[in-house]
Formats: sequence, C-alpha cells, structure tokens
Amino acid sequence: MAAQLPIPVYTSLDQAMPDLQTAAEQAVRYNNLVEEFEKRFGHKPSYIARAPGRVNLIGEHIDYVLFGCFPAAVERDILIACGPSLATASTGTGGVQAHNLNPKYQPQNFVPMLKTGGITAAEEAGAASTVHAKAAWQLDIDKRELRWESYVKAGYYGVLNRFFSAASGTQEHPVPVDLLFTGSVPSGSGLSSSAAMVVASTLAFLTVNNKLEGVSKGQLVEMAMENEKRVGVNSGGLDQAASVICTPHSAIFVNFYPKLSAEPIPLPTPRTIPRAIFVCANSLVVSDKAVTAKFHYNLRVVETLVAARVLGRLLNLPLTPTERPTLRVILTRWLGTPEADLEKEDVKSAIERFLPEIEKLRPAREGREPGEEGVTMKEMIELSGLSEEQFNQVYLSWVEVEAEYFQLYKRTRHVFTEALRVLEFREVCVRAQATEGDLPEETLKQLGALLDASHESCSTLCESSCPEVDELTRLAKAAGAYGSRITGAGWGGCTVSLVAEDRVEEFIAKIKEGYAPYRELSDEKLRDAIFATKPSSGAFVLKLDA
Ligand code: NG1
Repeated sequence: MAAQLPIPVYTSLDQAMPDLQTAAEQAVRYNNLVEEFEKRFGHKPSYIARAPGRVNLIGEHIDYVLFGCFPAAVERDILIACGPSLATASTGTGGVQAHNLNPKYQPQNFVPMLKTGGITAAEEAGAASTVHAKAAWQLDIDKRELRWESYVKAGYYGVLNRFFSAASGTQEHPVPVDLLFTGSVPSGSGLSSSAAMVVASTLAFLTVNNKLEGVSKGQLVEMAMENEKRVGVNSGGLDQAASVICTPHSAIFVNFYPKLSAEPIPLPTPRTIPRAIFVCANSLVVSDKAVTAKFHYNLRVVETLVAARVLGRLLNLPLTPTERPTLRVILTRWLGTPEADLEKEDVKSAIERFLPEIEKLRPAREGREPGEEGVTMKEMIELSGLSEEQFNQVYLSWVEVEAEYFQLYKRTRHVFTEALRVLEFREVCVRAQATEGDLPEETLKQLGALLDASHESCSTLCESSCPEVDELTRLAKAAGAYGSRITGAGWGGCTVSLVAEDRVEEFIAKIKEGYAPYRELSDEKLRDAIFATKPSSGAFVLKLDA
C-alpha cells in the first residue's frame, strides 16, 4: 500500500517536517539554497526536490536476490532547487545547467541527444524537432570515472525515455532546466548518497517537466533503480525504496518479490526500558562502488545468480538455458507454491526448511588450499550445465566481473540466513508494537543479537566488510551497544549500532578514544562521522511561491 501512494508535494516546510523545531532548523538551509539559486541563475527556483539517504538496519546484499530488507531513511539528504531555465540559447532542448553548493563539484552543462544507432534523429531527418520511431535519448555517462553529474544524468535518462520518447507517443520536448544541489549525506559511506542523488534528480526532472502527477512512490522507486544502473552498479531496490517510501518514526520492511511492496514498521525503541536508538559510525574508509564493482558489488550479484542456477540444477528444478533466476525464485520453485499465496511467516518457515538443501553447493575440498574453497570460472560453467557461450551470454555479457575463485556456497548461505534474520527482526518489532505498556530490555537484546549475527555473516560469508569496519563493530560492542553491524554495500563505509539512549554520549566518547582515525578529528568532523539517527520522511517536493 505505501508503495502506491503519490509523491508528497508540500507548499511549506511545516507540512514537510515531522515537527516545528526540525522545520525551523531546516528553514535556514532551504532559504540559503533558494537565495544562491537566484544569484547563480538570475531567477527564482520553482521547486525544491528532496531525497534522504538511508541506514539499512538489517538485510545486506539480499535485495538484488529479491529478499526483503529493513531500512530507515535518515535526516541527512540531498536537496535540489530547480526550475525551468531562462538560458534556452545555451541549454537547448532539454538542456541542463547543474550547479552544486559544494565547490568540490564543478558546474556542469549538458544537452540530451536523441539518437538512432549512433546518429542523432535530428541529423538523420534533417530537422531538430523530429522524434524518430527507434530513437532513444542519450547522455554521456563515463562509468569508469566517478563524476557527480553522472547521477544527475542517470536521473534524467528515465524521465526522458519514459515521457519524451517516440514510444510514449509524444511530440512534446523536455524543458531546459536549472538545478542547484546541496547534500548532507557523506558520499561513499554506505548511507546511500548515490541513491539519494538519483532519486532527487529523477524527482526534479519529473517536477519541472510537469510529469509528477500520477507517478506513485513505487513507480519512482522503479525509475530510480533503472536510472542508477546507468552509473554502472547492478543494484537492487533497497536504497531507492527507503529514500522514497519511508515515513518519520518508522523503518520499512521492503519486499521485492513478486513485486515491490513496503510496510512501515515503527521501531520499538520509544517504549523500551531503557530507550535505545541507532547510531551510525563512519569508518572513513571510502568505498568507490562504481570503480570497484567488478570485484566487489557486481561480482556478488553474479555469484548469487550463478549459485541460483547451480542450486536449481542440483535440486532438479525446471530451468531454461536462457533464464537468469534469482535465489528467491529458486526457493519458490522448490516450494512449488504460487508466490502470491506466500505470507511472510510462510517465507520464514520455507527458508528454515530450505537451509539444509544449500549444503549441496558446498564445494568438495579435496586438493584445495584453505581460502580456495570456491570454484574456478571453468568449474562454475560446468556446474551451470550451460555451454561456455551460453554461460557468457546469460551471466557475463551485461556485466564485468573478476575473480580467481567464485564463492557460490558462502554467498548463498549468507543470503538465506540474512533473509531469515530480516524476517525475525521484523517479527520482534511487530510483536513489540502489539504489546501494551513498556517493553523489556530483552527486546533490545534480541534485536542486538540479530544485528551481530548479520555482521558476522557479512564479514565471513558475504565478505563485504573490511578490517576497519570490523574493528568499529567490536569497539561498539565493547562500548555497550546491544548489537552492531556494517550497513550498506560495504568494503568501507558505516556501521549501525543499537545503543541505550542515556549512554549515547559515553558510547561516542569511547569509540572516539578507541578508533584511531577519529582521534585527529575536530568536533565538527566527529559529529559528521558518528551520529544518532532518527528515522526521517522519504522523498518529497516543496513547491515554492512563484
Ligand atoms: P549502498 O550502501 O548504497 O552502496 C548497495 C546497493 C543496495 C544494496 C546494498 C547492500 C546501490 C545503489 N545500492 O547500497 O541496493 O544491495 O548495497 O545491501 O548499489
């Protein structure tokens, strides 16, 4: 249901913020952005599009396999002041002037081109306004290099191809747009600055082009997911769903199969004795996800996809040579139940029953050195039952990956145990919600134990952690956290820890003392690196006075 709601459009900050104090605090930032926009572009912006980052409480590296996750939006966000451009001469049809308040990110101008097989439709037909039947919009995105405007272009792509392509039957042209960005989500930290950038950009282009009406939250998530793939990471929908669908005071249980759905679940902390909150701590190890994708993120995507086929074969399930089922789909085939009939409780018991089956994937260890317990590319192709050509076509033609050994068993074990922990986490929260009066500390201990187990699995089976993040989780536990884990894609980035509210200051002081990279930081930088989070609202548009 939450995914079917429209994107909120507010006319004042009081409507958009969970309380008046937050509205007053944020007003300074919003006003400054509007003033700076006017200085740079010579006219007032019409809207501010806003998309938050997120902290994933539990459920890592399972969204692209289509298992549910449990994120909450954070208060840190991306804001874009935007409006139709007056500088049509320099921006052209649908041209964009994109500026960023952060001087690190240089202003960028770009114009989308409608191309048919390498030449523009205008070149082919000799008229700038011709929209060719097979033409598609193109914006140059260099996937080898991380550039801030790539996320803006990625957001624009989906809007162009959905609303301004010949296939959509329109003769309309996109309007030239001026954009001014500001952001408070630290990049490369696992708090999803990239998804916030793509969601906010998609939203800004939809709004300025007057295409927001009729677009549901779920549709915006799907567009943003598709758009983000253009930057080179084959991500699932966790970040985009959190950034778009979350509501204040709640996390969401987001499910991707058989279709996107989201259930807001209030966190039990306000009624637990003691109260507890989530604290994010940035390891300050920056993971450049787009650049390392071939041996980190995209490799996990391919390993889990191949594991699904191999497991399907070992279990004698029906498989066609050209399909690429996920582990979630393999579970459904093994159950033989139509997916629509499955409730969360059924998925949970199905996973519990399925866990022994995945042992079939365990590689024979004979003749292998420790640490080489995966399979080579040659072995993996053999196990898939496909010819080398078929295998390359289905699993490698759309993505670049690099590994000596592919860890089909470890990744699969991570996926199913993590999917189970998410459902258990949800269950504890739902039970707490239904309980009258104060909740016992036991509830926090249960949630904490699930966070710890999740981290252990990310570290040893998914292998998406790094020594610094592991150290931070150990320090967090020693400083009294109920549980602590890596959040987000990993190989750096942030941890999230569940901490008793009355011990947060002491907790932060202990981490500062224990984690060497924090000792040098100024108070301001430290506040940026380690902070308590309140679940915030999802994306919205603020309509400004004309
Ligand atoms: P972050 O932390 O934003 O890089 C990535 C993926 C998610 C999910 C997590 C791991 C993107 C945009 N997001 O998140 O879909 O797979 O890793 O759980 O790539």
